[in-house]
Amino acid sequence: MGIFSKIKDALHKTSEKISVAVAGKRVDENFSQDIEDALIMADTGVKTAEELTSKIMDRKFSRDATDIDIKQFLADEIASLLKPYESDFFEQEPTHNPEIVLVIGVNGNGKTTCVAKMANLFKQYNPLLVAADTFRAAAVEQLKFWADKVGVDICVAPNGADAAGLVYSAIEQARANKNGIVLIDTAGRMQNRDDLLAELEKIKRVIKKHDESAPHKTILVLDGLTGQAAHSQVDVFLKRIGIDGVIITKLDGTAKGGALVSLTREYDIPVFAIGIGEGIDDLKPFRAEDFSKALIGVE
Ligand SMILES: Nc1nc2c(ncn2[C@@H]2O[C@H](COP(=O)(O)OP(=O)(O)O)[C@@H](O)[C@H]2O)c(=O)[nH]1
Ligand SMILES: [Mg+2]
Repeated sequence: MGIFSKIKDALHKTSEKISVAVAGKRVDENFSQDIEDALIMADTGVKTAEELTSKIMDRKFSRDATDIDIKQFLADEIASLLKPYESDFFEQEPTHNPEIVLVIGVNGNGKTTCVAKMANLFKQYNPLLVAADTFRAAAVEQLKFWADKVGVDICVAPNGADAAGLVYSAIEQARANKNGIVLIDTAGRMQNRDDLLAELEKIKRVIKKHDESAPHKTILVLDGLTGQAAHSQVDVFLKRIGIDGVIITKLDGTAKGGALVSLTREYDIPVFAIGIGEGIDDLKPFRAEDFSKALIGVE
């Protein structure tokens, strides 16, 4: 299945609601309420839903405008909102030696899988993976499995070891072994949020001991199924750790999708990539037009 069909399938709940709101209606007051509700249900956030609805009303569709005309218009409007948040993540060559990439986010969002997918994507730069989720043996095993499969280097520590200490020695190792990029997988236990954030701050500090300009990319991994709750995750990690971009995973699931629209706009953060499956090749560029069409349900 192509990327577009996967996302389209995942977002079908949303596009169906939009279709119902638009179907056979005249563009009047009732219509405006229905479409706004459908957009809010899609998690676009109230502000964006209101803006998009006004745009439709201002467009003054004639009586013979079809559902498809309206949906196409809406998809175009959303695409232009999202366009600025596309990124050249997939074309980027490391500009530092090594390039240090820190991957953060809540447990289960897909961090480890993203690190594996990135290792595969940037394989030509001889990546070193760092299993800095040192508390869970399973997490280390999971990353080892991927490092093996992709055929890249990995740095691990004994269970329960200090994550920041591991990161420090991993960067030394990367320098010695000429790894062009260091991909750091981290823990994401939110139940003790302060400990987690303190640990991430410490990791950042030790990275800076090696290279003041690093981490060169801090990537927040978000689960596409999360909806509006993703905002509080962005909020916390942005304030305490800093983020250069997000990766939204599980857009092959049954995501509502609108949260991506509100998140990028509210925090002015690029979408480095999207995850559309559990396989190693399932990390793809974020394309505003494809995403918007899938969200609204137009070809
Ligand atoms: N369907 C789907 N599953 C994903 C995707 N990304 C990750 N997963 C799955 O989500 C689960 C949690 O992923 P993991 O990388 O371990 O999350 P972490 O706790 O943040 O490291 C695993 O079962 C992954 O296979 C994705 O894009 N699509
Ligand atoms: Mg993990």
